[in-house]
Amino acid sequence: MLRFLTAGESHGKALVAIVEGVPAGLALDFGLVTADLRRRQTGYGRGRRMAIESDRAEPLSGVRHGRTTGGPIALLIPNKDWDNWQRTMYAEPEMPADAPGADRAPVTRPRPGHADLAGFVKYGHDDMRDVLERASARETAARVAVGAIARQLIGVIEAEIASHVVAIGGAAVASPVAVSFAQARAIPVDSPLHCADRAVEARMIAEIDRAREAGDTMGGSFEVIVHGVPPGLGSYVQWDRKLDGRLAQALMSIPAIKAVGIGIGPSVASLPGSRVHDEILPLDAAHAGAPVGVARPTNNAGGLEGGVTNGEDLRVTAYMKPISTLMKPLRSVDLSTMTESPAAIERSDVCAVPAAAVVGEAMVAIVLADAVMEKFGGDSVEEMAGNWRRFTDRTRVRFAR
Ligand code: EPS
Repeated sequence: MLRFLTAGESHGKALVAIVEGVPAGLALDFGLVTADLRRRQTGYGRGRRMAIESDRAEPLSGVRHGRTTGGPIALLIPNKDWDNWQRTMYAEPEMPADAPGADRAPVTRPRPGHADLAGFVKYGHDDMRDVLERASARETAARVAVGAIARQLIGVIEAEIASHVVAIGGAAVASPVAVSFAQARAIPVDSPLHCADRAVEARMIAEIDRAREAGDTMGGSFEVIVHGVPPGLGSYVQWDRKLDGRLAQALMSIPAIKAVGIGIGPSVASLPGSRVHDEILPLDAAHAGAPVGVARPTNNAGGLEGGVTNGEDLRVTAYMKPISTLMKPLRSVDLSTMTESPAAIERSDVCAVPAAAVVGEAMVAIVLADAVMEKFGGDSVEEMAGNWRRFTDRTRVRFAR
């Protein structure tokens, strides 16, 4: 089992993650962790905070001379902005008289759509800052660092992950499933919105500009594609072992994600079975090398049938609501006076869909790494890889004509 926890507040000293279940002997490249953290910080529509931070994860345990020991891996991601927030976020009861940062008034005007109100009620706080600091999507930096490790683990069995932004507001790629893994992977890291179609991307930028000018925000959707997924991950035998359910939970846990689709997603509800299900044909030259010895001319199922991977590319789409901090705030109530008052404004992003796509890749990597360990097991990477190779070879032999 691979599991992780995170800790940390948006403007606290640091974010922390503990990952357990990574087998021993995995050579970790921390340059790849930094690269994923960097990708999460980019994208057209991000706010000024991203100019302050240059995220890096420092390994504190579980790794020696670049190789995992099998012990829990602790990661530390310092918040540079802490220097501007010490007076607001100091952990101990007394802070040094010269602690830097502004003295900030309590937050009492909840933002519609944010955790502010629900968290304030639930935990009995006086200052909504106690809610919003932890509910903040800043926490996803820690997930991306964990995901970068999970992705190196599944890299051992030759699975690779890419993503692409499908829609921002009304600007959308016409047929997301027509975007191949290779096309998604080929999108330059410095492209403004990580969209596979440059013309659609220009319309997406216009949507973000319009929202910014109106003091508004914009959501959208992104698809994560995994290539080289072995068949047989997950199971249909029990509800909580179905991989589609596990992926949906992981993606829905990303702040602002309101829906998840697998393969062609919600359109399965409006099409006849003959146009939804992917036919199974004898292997032909075009599908030579398929992990299961049959040809699937389409992949509407997104690589999952019965909650089990079928050897096709895994394709999962997540739908993100617009960010709930509006520069032209919605109506709200000041809970210190119970009178109508515009919602609070925190420095924020206009659109963070490209960043969420990087977080989505991380969450998919984590779920898959867990499923890979479940199927192939092992306390060392060598043991896991050997189990994978045996299964793969046996599957090929079973399907050989
Ligand atoms: C951040 C995500 C957003 C940003 C935050 C950094 O968090 P939230 O979900 O609270 O809106 O707003 O930056 C700030 C809070 C700030 O001071 O600018 C992230 O992804 O790192």
